[in-house]
Amino acid sequence: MAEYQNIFTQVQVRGPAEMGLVEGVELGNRTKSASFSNLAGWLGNAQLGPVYLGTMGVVSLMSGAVWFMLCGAWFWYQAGFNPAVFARDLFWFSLEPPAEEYGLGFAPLSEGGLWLIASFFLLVSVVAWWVRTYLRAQALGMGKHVSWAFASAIWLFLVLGLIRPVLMGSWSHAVPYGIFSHLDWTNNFSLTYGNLFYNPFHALSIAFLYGAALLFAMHGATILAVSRFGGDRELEQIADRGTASERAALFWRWTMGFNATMEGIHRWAWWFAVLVTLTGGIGILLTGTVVDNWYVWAQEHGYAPLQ
Ligand code: 07D
Ligand code: 07D
Repeated sequence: MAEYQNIFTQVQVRGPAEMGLVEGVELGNRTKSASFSNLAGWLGNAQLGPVYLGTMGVVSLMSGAVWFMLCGAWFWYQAGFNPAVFARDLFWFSLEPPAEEYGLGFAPLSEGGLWLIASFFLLVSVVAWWVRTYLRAQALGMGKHVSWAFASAIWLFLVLGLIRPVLMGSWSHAVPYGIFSHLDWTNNFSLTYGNLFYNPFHALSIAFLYGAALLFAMHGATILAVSRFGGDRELEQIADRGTASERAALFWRWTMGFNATMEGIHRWAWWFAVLVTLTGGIGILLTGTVVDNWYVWAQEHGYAPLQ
């Protein structure tokens, strides 16, 4: 029996497998068994499963697999059907969207048509996964906070691959599917539109990204630091502030003059994370549609020096 638990001396409490709620749940959609893993236990919870598949889960996984396989098949073709080349150059292959001249129309399979088909499946997959987060939360009587946070990421995803290309009048503006090619696309995007650092929404997105990491580090560290007083039982501490909450709050008031609450810290975290992709999506949507060159825009708005 360990007296003090922290990140290095973690205790894995393990009872019989928890199979979850049964009231009002279609049990046929749920796998029947659960297994345990010490490794998973070090990272979180030792129990794996049961998984709820359901219609949306199946739709999402299947269409996601089609997208993945279409990308893989194209890479296989690019590798000249040579396994050694495939393995060597895996990160450099790319399934590209159609060229500018095809506009929003279809293109021959090898000139972007396959990208269009793959994109359709990726879209279905991501949207079905969103519906799944909504329906599973509903089935458990939960709030929809996870779904709305995920919707913010999907907003950026839709701006990048659907909304902005449609506004620009061509699929060629969308992101290619490839490990390094999508990084090249990102770099080119910044260069084409006069340096994304001068886009204030990119700056906001970065501030929220860094802020989210900072908040998560502060929160994770604080809870671990008071876990010896039961601080990891966060919800009980919201209703009945025990000595762990008291100390955690006092620590931050002492060190920086202000503290969040056991509940409020999760609102901070939610908003920071959600605002990364929310502001990011706005920044990308404005680029090339409303603003052609962010450096020039910044000069005009007293944000960059006039040379
Ligand atoms: C840890 C949760 C798990 C998810 C993982 C990603 C795939 C892709 C590829 C079939 C944090 C699984 C990846 C299913 C398979 C093919 C061709 C999430 C975690 C592990 N990016 N990006 C990565 C995507 C964009 C950028 C890595 C997706 C924009 C930069 C991975 C999208 C821009 C860097 C990846 C997307 C951009 C990366 C690690 C979609 C601007 C890196 C991701 C759908 C935002 C980093 C080689 C990660 C890297 C990286 C996936 C969009 C920029 C391959 C699915 C267009 C600068 N991106 N990305 O851990 O190492 O996320 O790249 O929008 O440096 Mg990207
Ligand atoms: C992509 C949301 C969609 C993802 C979804 C997930 C699957 C896989 C599979 C689990 C990531 C779908 C998942 C299908 C599931 C499994 C197995 C979220 C996504 C729905 N930038 N930049 C950002 C910085 C520069 C550029 C954001 C820093 C340069 C472009 C972020 C720097 C140039 C875009 C950020 C820096 C440039 C961005 C992304 C520093 C390149 C975007 C936030 C220090 C040379 C994106 C407004 C995010 C954006 C974006 C950070 C530099 C280009 C804050 C720190 C100047 C084109 N950049 N950047 O969460 O929103 O993405 O911009 O230099 O599009 Mg940038």
